[in-house]
Amino acid sequence: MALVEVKVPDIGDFDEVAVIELLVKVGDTVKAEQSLITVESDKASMEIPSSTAGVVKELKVALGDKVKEGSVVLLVEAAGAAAAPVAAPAPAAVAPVVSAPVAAVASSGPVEVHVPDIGDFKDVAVIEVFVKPGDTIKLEQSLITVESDKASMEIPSSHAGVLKELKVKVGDTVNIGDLLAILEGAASVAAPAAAASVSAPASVASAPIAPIASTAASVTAAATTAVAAPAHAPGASTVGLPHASPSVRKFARELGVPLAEVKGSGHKGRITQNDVQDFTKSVMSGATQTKAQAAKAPAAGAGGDGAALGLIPWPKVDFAKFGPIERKEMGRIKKISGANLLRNAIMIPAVTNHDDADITDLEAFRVSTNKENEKSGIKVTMLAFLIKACVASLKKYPEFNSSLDGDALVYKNYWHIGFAADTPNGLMVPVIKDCDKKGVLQISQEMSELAKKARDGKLSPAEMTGATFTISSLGGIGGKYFTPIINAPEVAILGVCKSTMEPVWDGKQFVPRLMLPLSLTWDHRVIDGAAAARFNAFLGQILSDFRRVLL
Ligand code: CAO
Repeated sequence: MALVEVKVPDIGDFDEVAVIELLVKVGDTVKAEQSLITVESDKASMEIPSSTAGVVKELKVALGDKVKEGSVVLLVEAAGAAAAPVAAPAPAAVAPVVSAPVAAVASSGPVEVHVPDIGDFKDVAVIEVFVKPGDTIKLEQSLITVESDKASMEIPSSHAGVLKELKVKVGDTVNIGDLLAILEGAASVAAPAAAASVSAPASVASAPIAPIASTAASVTAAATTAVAAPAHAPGASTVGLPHASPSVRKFARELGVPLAEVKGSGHKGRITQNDVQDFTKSVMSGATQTKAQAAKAPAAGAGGDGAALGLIPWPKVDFAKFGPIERKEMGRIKKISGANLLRNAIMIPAVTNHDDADITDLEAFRVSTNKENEKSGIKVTMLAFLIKACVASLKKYPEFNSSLDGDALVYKNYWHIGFAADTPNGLMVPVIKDCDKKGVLQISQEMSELAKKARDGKLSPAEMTGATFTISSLGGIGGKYFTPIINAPEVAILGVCKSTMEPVWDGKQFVPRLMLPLSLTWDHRVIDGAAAARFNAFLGQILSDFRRVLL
């Protein structure tokens, strides 16, 4: 297969823009038009798209490198037999310069500031507004940031003066020529517009702004593409504003993350996708509060109000309007477990596999064991056997006994099993330590002691921590299947419901078998569906013939 050089397309007449983010790595399969790197000038950051689809063989740029049109970004082994030409000429994808009228007259009356030439992009969204009425605006000071699919750019003021009226807000879409603001006491600077040099401060009046990288696979150098960019005004209002690429801004918006509160770990404090993720984790774990949360803290219950996730407000209903009501504060345990469940439900991409295990023989064994042990006072329930069977399955599939730590998996060489206990105060999860070293009778005994302590509200913190896997059994109550929520930082949980006699086809006839419904919820970041199906199948084999636990 042919190796294809992917080069920086025409990004206007910018010389040397810095690479501030690498969005792919060697071995990645990239699609045509997929963003490869982010580059940044004074006023614009833009993502450079791939001109071809294929597998990344070599990266030719590193963070901090300066690139310009024609610089080789990476080598791609092109998909398909014939490698596509690297930069098939495309129609003018970068804004050709349009000679703008010259603002020849200085004025002290109201002056309108319009969106300058932003290339042939239409309807770009306003994502940030930096100024407010009453602010004294300098010439070239950034007023707003707009964002297209692949680029974000700051729109500078063509005049200095006092901001009387702002005509746009976050979320609006704008086009070239749209009215942005009205300034008073403004002094415009007469200047030739168009292809003025980057450093010419006088060129800002109606001059085109920073170039926009095309979303097309390749952009042309053939068209009239000299694009002037205003110099970054010293002391302009970008100071202290979050720096992030368009994709990171979009990601943050989707999660409702206030970028201004995120600390950037990238080049020159730039906010990366990881920073946004870490911020979200920190907020969800309660380690960090957003300003919005802090403001609302007294009112937020265990369930939160979704503000941190950018969700619409929780419905406020006056129930008393519809009938008599009674309001009771939730207990401490319910509040704590509620907050944990909410975090786990939101943060874990969880999937549940349902299966049935034939426990006919095991149930017969359990009943006879209980008869034999009647005098000992230890009653063995199916849950104790399940704990032993799960330990065997966890040993065979160790990722189910792991935890995520950043980008690493921590495999635990101990098998502490938590079990959900229904108590008058709410759900508690006592933990039976070292289940691999204990027999079913000992596990049964510890389980009943821990369950009693849980119901009496006497569990110590040590008895509720350290689990590597949890079982939630509703078998004593009923039901068929359910989707338990993973108890973070564990990566899987087994839900068990009531066993029932069912007709099972043995190859010749239907025979009555006692079937136990299993529901295994797993974290898709760590485990995939095939592994989960294997785990359940293996667990089912052990439960149907418990001798396998010895193998
Ligand atoms: N199928 C059929 N019967 C079952 C069964 C199953 N899967 N599991 C238990 N049983 C039977 C037991 O054998 C017992 O029968 P007998 O009364 O005839 O002896 C009866 O149901 C009651 O069992 P149990 O609930 O007392 O004992 P357990 O070991 O199965 O469970 C405990 C212990 C503490 C886990 C359980 O009492 C409990 O609290 N379960 C609720 C867990 C829960 O709330 N999970 C949901 C979490 S998500 O909100």
